[in-house]
Amino acid sequence: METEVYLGLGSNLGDRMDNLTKAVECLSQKVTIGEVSSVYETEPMYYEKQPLFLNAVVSGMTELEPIELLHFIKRIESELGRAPGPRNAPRTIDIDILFYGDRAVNTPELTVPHPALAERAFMLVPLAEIAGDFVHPLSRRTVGELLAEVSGRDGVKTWVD
Ligand code: PH2
Ligand code: MG
Ligand code: MG
Repeated sequence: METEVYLGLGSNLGDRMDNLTKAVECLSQKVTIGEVSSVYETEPMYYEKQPLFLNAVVSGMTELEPIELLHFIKRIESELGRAPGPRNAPRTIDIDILFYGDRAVNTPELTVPHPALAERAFMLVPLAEIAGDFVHPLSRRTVGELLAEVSGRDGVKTWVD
């Protein structure tokens, strides 16, 4: 059975646009890509002394179970040159599972929906573009509602190549 997933992509090292493009290409081996949001240039959150990010969100359908999807994503991240480093450090590519259908996953390795989604304008702005009416399975709020309440939207700007 296939499940609809939403994935957040981020890059702030190297050729950022190329990293996002390659990530979508690699993902498409196991995730039938549906919609791709615009690309945004975003101010770094949490650890602010690092380069600006490019962020985007894609939707897709996959047969992979959540943990299989996570392992597939980790392999793509390392193939695209992501070096192990501290949380929130600069990275060539980061791929995060935002939603896996309406399922909630809570294991030491993986938490879905993404636990910080509601505080991250850099995820909510692109997500709302392709899934504004999607209902968060835990808070029961739509992505559009979450976006209306988040702060820091001014740090998220449409990126023009
Ligand atoms: N990712 C983080 C931490 N901070 N800030 C922006 N703007 N974009 C990101 O993708 C991002 C971040 C941890 O994964
Ligand atoms: Mg992340
Ligand atoms: Mg990640």
